[in-house]
Formats: sequence, structure tokens, C-alpha cells
Amino acid sequence: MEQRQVAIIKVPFGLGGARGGAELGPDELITAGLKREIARLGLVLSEEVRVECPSVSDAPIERNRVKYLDEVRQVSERVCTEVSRAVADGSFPLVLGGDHSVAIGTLAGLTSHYSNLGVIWFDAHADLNTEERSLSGNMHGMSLAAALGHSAFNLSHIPGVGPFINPSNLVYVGLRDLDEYEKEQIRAHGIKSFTMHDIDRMGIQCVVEQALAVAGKGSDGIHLSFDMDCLDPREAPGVGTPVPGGLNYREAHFALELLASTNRITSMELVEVNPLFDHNRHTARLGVELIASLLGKRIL
Ligand code: EXY
Ligand code: MN
Ligand code: MN
Ligand code: MN
Repeated sequence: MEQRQVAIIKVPFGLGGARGGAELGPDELITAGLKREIARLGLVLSEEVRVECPSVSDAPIERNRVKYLDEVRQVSERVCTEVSRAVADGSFPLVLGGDHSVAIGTLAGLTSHYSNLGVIWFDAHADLNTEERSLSGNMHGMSLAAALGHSAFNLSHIPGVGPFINPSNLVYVGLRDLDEYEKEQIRAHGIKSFTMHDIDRMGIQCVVEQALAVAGKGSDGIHLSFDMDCLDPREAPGVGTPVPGGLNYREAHFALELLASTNRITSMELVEVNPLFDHNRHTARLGVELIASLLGKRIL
């Protein structure tokens, strides 16, 4: 069997988030041993790129209601280019955020190759706000609105991009903190959502199997977008927007082990690791372990 290639795409960008610090995420994940885990799994690291990202010091003081839109646009274009190149190289794109606004560029790069991309979105939040409806102005809460074409700034504004993602191939896992507008959008577009209530009720195995069926139906690739705040803050304190009542350690691992065993996942991003709120690199280490599970690490 051909050896699988992984391309690490580091996106040290935090201006889309509610609090600074997510820009430190990629280096923190590398320091926590990500490359060692990839090597242990017998995978080839085909490349490790670092997307150049603006930081507070080179961005103007933000006075607009929507914060750092120009910076998000710039980063989205660069991430799109790198992700697209990794797919063209035959590598598995592994994007390390950064706040969740980096997903706009990831999804742009993927849709330039996949005509009908399925998306599994692990998150406490729906990230479905538009510039008009966001209560915070933070762009990490708008990434899926951009990918679905609901917001003024959206995928169609990124050069070389493919179609918007299809709401019928999008599925949430772990939701528990939604704005009213986001709830309306989920209902209006019939987006399949497994909230924490559903996980309590059905168990994570059943949820993951159903999520896979939704994302995989008629799709030519499945992207896993993994926001670390889907985990309970006791497991993952190092995130910018923690919400109580999230996934526990084994639920998260089992979910990713199940996804790995299907061989259907074609790309992954892991976002919102924020070392400023972490203790002893706990969250980054957990992030590395979860990536390893998704890449095929087994207990035995
Ligand atoms: N819904 C809130 C907002 O739009 O500001 C919170 C969004 C948090 C987004 C994060 C990281 O997934
Ligand atoms: Mn390359
Ligand atoms: Mn998110
Ligand atoms: Mn979140």
C-alpha cells in the first residue's frame, strides 16, 4: 500500500477570535510532539508550511463592527493556496489553527478540488453568524456562513475557489452555545446537528455513524473541522471561548477513532488551541493525541 503523506499547514492567526492567543496554537501543537506522533504512525510528512499571518501589531486598531475583515480575507487566500496545493500533491492536508476563521481558507482550498465536499464540524458553537447578525463581530463565529455563501464576505471572494459547501452535507457534533440567529439558520437550512443533548441520549458512536452518513452522502471528500472547544473545559481549558458540558476525553477519542476506521476523512483542521489559558500544555497535548487518533493510531 502506498504510504500516506500528510502536509502540515500552520496558520498562526488569532485576529478572528474573541481573545488573543490562538495565534500561538500551531507552534504549541508542534512543541507538544505532533511530528513525532506522525512519524510513529509511519506517515510521511510531505511538507510543513507556515502561512504568514498579520498580528495585532501590524493590523490597524479595529473600529469596525466586524473585526479584522481585511486580515481574515488575506489569511483565507493564503490558506486556500496552501491547502489546494497539498491536495494537488496527493497529501492529506492537516491545518493547525489559529482561531476558527482559518476554516474559511481551508474550505476554499478544498472546494477547489472537491465538487461536493462533506463537512463534519465538531464545535460547541455553530459559527453561522453573518456580518449583519453577529453580536460580537468576531469572525471565528462566521466561518460556516462564509462557506455556505450566507455572509457578504464569503468563499466566492477567494480567487480560484470552487462551489459553496452544501448544507445537506454539513453536520455538527457537540453544539451547546448558539445565538438565536444561528438556531434559525440551522432550522431554515435543515442542517443536521448533534448537540450535547443528542450525544447524551444516543451515545457518541451512534452520533458519529449518523454524522458520517450525512457528510458522506454523494460527497467526493469529507473534511473534519475540529474546534477544541467541543471538548469539556475540564479536558481542554486552553481555548478562547470555553463552554461547560462538552465532550469528555474518551468520547472525543472514540469519535475520531471511528472516523479513522472508515478511511473516509480526506482532510482535517484543528483550531482554537489557546496556550494563554492552558495549564502545562494540557490542551495542545490532547490536540496532538486527537490528531493521532484521526490519523489511525490504535490502542492495540
Ligand atoms: N456565537 C458567538 C459569536 O459569534 O461571537 C461565539 C462564537 C465562538 C466561535 C468559536 C470558536 O467556535
Ligand atoms: Mn507541496
Ligand atoms: Mn468554532
Ligand atoms: Mn467553538
